[in-house]
Amino acid sequence: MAEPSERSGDRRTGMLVGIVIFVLTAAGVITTLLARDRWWLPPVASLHGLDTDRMFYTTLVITGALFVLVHVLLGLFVWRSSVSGEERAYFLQDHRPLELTYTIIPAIGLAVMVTLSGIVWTRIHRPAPADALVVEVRGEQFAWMARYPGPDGAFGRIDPKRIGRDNPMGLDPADQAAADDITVREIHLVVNRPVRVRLRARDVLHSFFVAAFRVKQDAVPGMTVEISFTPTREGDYELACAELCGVGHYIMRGKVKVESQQAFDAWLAQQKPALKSQ
Ligand SMILES: [Cu+2]
Repeated sequence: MAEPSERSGDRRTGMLVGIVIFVLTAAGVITTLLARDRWWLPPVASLHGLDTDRMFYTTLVITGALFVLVHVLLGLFVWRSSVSGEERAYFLQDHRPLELTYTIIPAIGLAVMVTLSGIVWTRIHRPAPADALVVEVRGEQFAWMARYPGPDGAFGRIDPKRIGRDNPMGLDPADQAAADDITVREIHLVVNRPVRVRLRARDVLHSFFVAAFRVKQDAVPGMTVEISFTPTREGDYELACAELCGVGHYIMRGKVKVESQQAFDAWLAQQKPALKSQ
């Protein structure tokens, strides 16, 4: 049996723990609400971004509500038993209905969230339509470069051995299709037109991340990874590298300009083929 002084000490500790749980839970809720005004996601600027955001908020509300509920109950029980002096927890052993309840309910909740996100994922990764704009984007330590296929609509062969100051993309002059390829440092896209991005990496893993489009995809050396999306708002967007790729990772940012089809055509017409401009 505990001495009376020991028991009052336990009570004080119990009440303190209860208060700490309440304060931390409230701080979590307040921080999230404050973040909502200051450090939240940039306004969505792509078609599938609406689905992604809906999924994000659904998950946040479900998990957030459960988080608050569980912690308020936890704090409440710690507080209550310390006030009443009945520190001993009630112990249930082999309680089949209870075990089934706390297994099945979370399982259903998780299954629903996994199914919903699976539907969104499949919709995002549907193949782009045939008339989609095709752009190749290559990551390198520590910059981005884009390539457009030129009037022939075909990307020329690339030979990594040819990469140099005059030929940063490594285009192979022996390939006819490479003759009109255009390489640029700034990516231009057309508003409301689906785009297929062929992602490549020159040296190490990079990740193509445009927060406003809700797009993030790794670029892997030796592979061409395709992603597609539809930008829905004109403007300039930041392309960041989201894969720690070396000491200059933090400066690896590019610009994505979304514009009307006319503005895009005019811009593209001004660009000279990479091999001819040497
Ligand atoms: Cu990078």
